[in-house]
Amino acid sequence: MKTDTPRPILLKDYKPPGYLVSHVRLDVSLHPTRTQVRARSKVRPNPAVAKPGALRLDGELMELESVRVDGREIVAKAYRKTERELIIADVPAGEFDLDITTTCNPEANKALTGLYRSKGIYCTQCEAQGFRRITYFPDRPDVLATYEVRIEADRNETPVLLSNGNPAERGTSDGGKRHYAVWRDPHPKPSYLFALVGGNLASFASDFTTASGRKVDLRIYVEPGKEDRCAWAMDCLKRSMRWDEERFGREYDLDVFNIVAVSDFNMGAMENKGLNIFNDGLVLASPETATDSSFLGIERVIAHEYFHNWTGNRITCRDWFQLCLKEGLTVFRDQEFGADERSAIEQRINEVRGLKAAQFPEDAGPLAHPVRPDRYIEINNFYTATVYQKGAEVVRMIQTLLGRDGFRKGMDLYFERHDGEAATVEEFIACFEETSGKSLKHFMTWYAQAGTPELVCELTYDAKAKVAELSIEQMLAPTPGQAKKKPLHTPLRLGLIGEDGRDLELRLASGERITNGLVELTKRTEKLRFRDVPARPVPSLLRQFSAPVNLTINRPDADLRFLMTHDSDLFNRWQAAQDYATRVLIKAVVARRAGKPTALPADFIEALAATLGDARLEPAYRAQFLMLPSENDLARVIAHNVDPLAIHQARKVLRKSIGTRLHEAFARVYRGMEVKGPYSPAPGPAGQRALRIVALGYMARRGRADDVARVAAHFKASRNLTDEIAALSMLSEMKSPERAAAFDRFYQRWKDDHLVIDHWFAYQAVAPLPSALATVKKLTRHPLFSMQNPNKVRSLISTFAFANPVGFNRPDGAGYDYIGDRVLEIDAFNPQIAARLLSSFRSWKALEPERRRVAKRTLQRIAKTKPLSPDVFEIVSKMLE
Ligand code: 0A1
Ligand code: ZN
Repeated sequence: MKTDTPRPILLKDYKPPGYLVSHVRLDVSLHPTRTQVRARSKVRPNPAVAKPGALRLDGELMELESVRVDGREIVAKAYRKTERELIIADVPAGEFDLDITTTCNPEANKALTGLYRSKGIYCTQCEAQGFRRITYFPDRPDVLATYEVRIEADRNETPVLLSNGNPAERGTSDGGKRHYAVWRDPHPKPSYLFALVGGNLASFASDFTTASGRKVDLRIYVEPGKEDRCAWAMDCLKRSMRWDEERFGREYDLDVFNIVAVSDFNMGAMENKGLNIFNDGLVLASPETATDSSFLGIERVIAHEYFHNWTGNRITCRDWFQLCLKEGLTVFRDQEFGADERSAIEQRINEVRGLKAAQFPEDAGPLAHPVRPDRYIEINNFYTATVYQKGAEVVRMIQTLLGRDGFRKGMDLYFERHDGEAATVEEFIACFEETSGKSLKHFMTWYAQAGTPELVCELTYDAKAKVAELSIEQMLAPTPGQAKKKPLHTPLRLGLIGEDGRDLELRLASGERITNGLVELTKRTEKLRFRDVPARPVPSLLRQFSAPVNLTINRPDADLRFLMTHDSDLFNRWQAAQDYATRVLIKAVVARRAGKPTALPADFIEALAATLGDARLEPAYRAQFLMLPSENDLARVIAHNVDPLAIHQARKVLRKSIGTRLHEAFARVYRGMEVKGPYSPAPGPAGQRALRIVALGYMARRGRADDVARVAAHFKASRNLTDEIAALSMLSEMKSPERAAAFDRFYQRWKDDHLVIDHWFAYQAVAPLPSALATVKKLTRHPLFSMQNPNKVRSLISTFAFANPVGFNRPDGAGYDYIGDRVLEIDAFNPQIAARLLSSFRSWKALEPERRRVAKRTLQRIAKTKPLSPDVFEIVSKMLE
């Protein structure tokens, strides 16, 4: 869809729909280039709207064949059709039947929204506004209807026909050449949850009996021949179903639950009622073809989409501004599932790493927006880390403030009160206020205010009075469109640690005891006075990362060193290691730019060694502890005049000295952590593999011939993709003959597997070598690459833009120009993917002046191009504001 200056849509302009639809009967006759859709809807004026006016239906990129109202054909004079709407001025005052026939072209659909064909499989993607490419309809989430869908197709070419709900009928037509299936979904749903699939698919089946004894048929549909890679996804699905019953009292509500894996998909997966559609990379797994992190990703996304059945589907969003109501909440639920199924601490560290890597930069740059935005041009641009991940943190803070039981009571009321409805954030919050009796009025600011708050803390100690005073100031920097900020209602979990390494009891000067270490901040500045503190304590602040904020505190290195080994809160122990490493690295960057050498503090290395060898700690935790902050993490903390090359070099030097200094310890871990027996994605062996790989990586940094040889041997000896890829990634950074040999071997082994080969593209794109850009360019011409397949674009081009800071930010601007060209190329057929790729420029304003200048030149060039999709237009305009 091309326009010049699209108009923003505002939350404050929300109006209820003029007409409601109670039931839809869809007849879809599938054909690769000319699919016909007949939609018969029961429509009535919305009683809540005084003057519903003309019936306005959304619709685009279709051919309209006929329109009937109550059985009578409407002639073209009686309606108005624009590029985006069908407007019927005169409709009956009561309920009426609307009957519309349209055709569309699935084969030509490369935007992958609406109905499209991927490797011969027909499939749909309707969120957020794809249903309007299938038929004319009030395509908004507050219009909920039941659906009956009849799909007809060629019997040989398209043997499997699926839609939402329960299967009702099947049969043949056209003398047996074609066949049909009818599906009925008894649960009213918005059009964005509609789905249809048709194709030659094989399935992996199982079943699940719900807590109340209902048997559900479970099926995962995949490309024939891939059925043996579905067992893990099925196991994840069953565990998710059980968990939602146990933790939230939520049962599944249809006779069948179907999942379909497709190869061309804009996002990870989609929660269509009873028929989830997945990017095949998030379904298919076997030890040889999926890494530990893919197994984990599959678990999380299967759970996420399943949990949407209650948070998103049974209770949906009134309008798209409320997106976090389903997304933030469902991410929170899948995170809790992860914590219960695996190690809670590892889960929390991963969440926070992810939040800081993706959401913090968004919040600190030109794309910053509140968890609930109040304006958008293209809603597809708002499936962001802020809505998803910060949205989940906001829900987590409610649980922290109310406690687990208090939180559950509010959720129970929410499910009971709003089941079958399209709700708002206010309605969600009201449930917690009512069940807890606590006001969350002030807390609502978290939904409306963009930007990451900074808590500036200072601890002073009065030895005579035995009083420790913690002062906290909330600093809230302006974000685009929000110059002035209010202080937030923020849960701060903290501890004071005594000299013996034990937590002190927290008693305020007023005599009040602080239980669970939780204090609630509400004002811009606060002072907490703790009494009976025998000696200067070491503060441990923001335990468990109790709020999505940045913490600033002036403290000596010795405090960080102390926290790294003594904090009873393992999250903060890890955080202290990150903070200490960040401090060391930033000093090194500064020294480097001034042409001076830097020394590595001995106590930092000592603390790393202590944790590395501490067998009381889980291997997975030790692995996390030893991983240095990434180059992007450092750039985010530096925040101004960022020089990505200096950061890269400083980090490389630090890794090398850690690898050299602790070589023996790493060698011991490498030997000790070998996993024997068959592969299992369970947390135990996965953690051992992770720690072993960290050790191997550090040893490799020393860079001697035997170190390179060890990595090459690890690569050759690997019996699972995790080990194979880890070694490949280490080799990718080395300029040795082993590098080319490994990439070649990997290619020969995996060239027929489109998912595994994505890693081959990605690790060439991410290598911090001067040749990276030329390699990426060359690989776009590789026969296995396709610009139209989102997974390929992500593995090669987005990896270069987001995960190769040195290559993307080349001082000559060639990285920016190249990505800019790809954004424009992709925008012509898939605006969603183009806009996402463009967001790789989100931190351009933090760069040093020369890079800033060349990045801006590329952005201006994109902004001047015509035509641009609304998606790219919106992102590039914000970027340059
Ligand atoms: N709701 C899905 C993700 C999704 C969002 C948007 C899409 O198209 C614009 C597609 C999928 C989820 O949260 O998993
Ligand atoms: Zn979701």
